[in-house]
Amino acid sequence: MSEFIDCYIGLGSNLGSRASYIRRAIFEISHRITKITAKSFLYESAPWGSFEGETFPYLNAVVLLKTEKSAHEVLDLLQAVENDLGRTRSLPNAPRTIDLDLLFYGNEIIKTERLTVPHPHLSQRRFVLQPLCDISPFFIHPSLGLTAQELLESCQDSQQELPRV
Ligand code: PH2
Ligand code: MG
Ligand code: MG
Repeated sequence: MSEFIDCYIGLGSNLGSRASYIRRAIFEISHRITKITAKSFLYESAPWGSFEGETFPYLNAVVLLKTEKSAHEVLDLLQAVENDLGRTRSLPNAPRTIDLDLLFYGNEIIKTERLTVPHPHLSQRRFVLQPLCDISPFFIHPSLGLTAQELLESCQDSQQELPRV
């Protein structure tokens, strides 16, 4: 019997036409993986993490989809969309046209060479928690045992409430 898994994907862009990259990524995800069940608002934030070079503000969003594909199949498809939208991989935190992160794959905890789910550091990042709360405030983080709303309320991110775009 097939089983549909709730899969949360974080989208980020801080290079070029950011909103257009996010829109195109959502379109490609819905065609290549499965249709999107829920989509957050878009938020703008300062770059999180250090980078030795010029950085630009990000636009971020989170989408939910229900898929029968495995987590690694989803990862492969996300990386293909990143590549097709001009993502290059240089240094950590380097500006990027599009970043697609698998945040949660149902309640599974996955640690392989290619993939860590839930996405690490998510509980410290307002740019993930705020859009996540738009669509699933009561989703429970499978290893921390707190809801998205609780994580947002206790988030120590120096960035306060992010503006919607
Ligand atoms: N992604 C990063 C590094 N820093 N900062 C913000 N505000 N938004 C991001 O999506 C982001 C970041 C690496 O993936
Ligand atoms: Mg990322
Ligand atoms: Mg990434």
